Amino acid sequence: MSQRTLVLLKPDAVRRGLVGEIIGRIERKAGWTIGALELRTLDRAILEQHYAEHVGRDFYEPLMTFMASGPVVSLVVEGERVIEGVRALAGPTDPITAPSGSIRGDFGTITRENLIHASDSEESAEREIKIFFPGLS
Ligand code: FUP
Repeated sequence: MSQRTLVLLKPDAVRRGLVGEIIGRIERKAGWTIGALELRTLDRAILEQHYAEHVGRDFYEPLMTFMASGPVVSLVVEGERVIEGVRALAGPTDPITAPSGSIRGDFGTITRENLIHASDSEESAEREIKIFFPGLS
C-alpha cells in the first residue's frame, strides 16, 4: 500500500549535521522516494497548526521554542507503508528507551530534542502535508 508521510528533521538534527545520516536511512529503504523537501526556520503560526493536539500540555511551550530555534528540514516521503515505516526508523518518542538502531535511539538523549517527526496516521499525514507543502497535490 503506497502512502505519503510528512517528516521533519528537527533543529537538533540540522545543528548536529545529521540531515544526511537520517535522510540516507530513509532513502535506503527500497522503493521509498522523496516527493518534496525544504529547509526553513518555522514560525509560530505553522508550529501552532502542527502541534495543535498538544496545546495545554506542560511540554508545549518549551517544544514550540525548541522547534523555532533553528532551521528544520521538512520532507514528504512516499512509498510502501511509509507511515508505519518511518516511525519504525525513528523509534519511540523518548530517545533513552528507543532501541539502538533507530534514529532516536542512536542519536538522542532528551525527549524534546528527539531529532525527527513523522506522521502517525494517514489522516495526520494528509493534514500535515497540507500545512508544510500547501501547493503539493
Ligand atoms: P511522536 O509521535 O513520537 O513524535 O511524539 P508525540 O506526538 O507524542 O510528541 C510530539 C513531540 O513533543 C515529541 F516529539 C517531543 C515532544 N514531547 C516532549 O517534549 N515531552 C513529552 O513528554 C512528550 C513529547
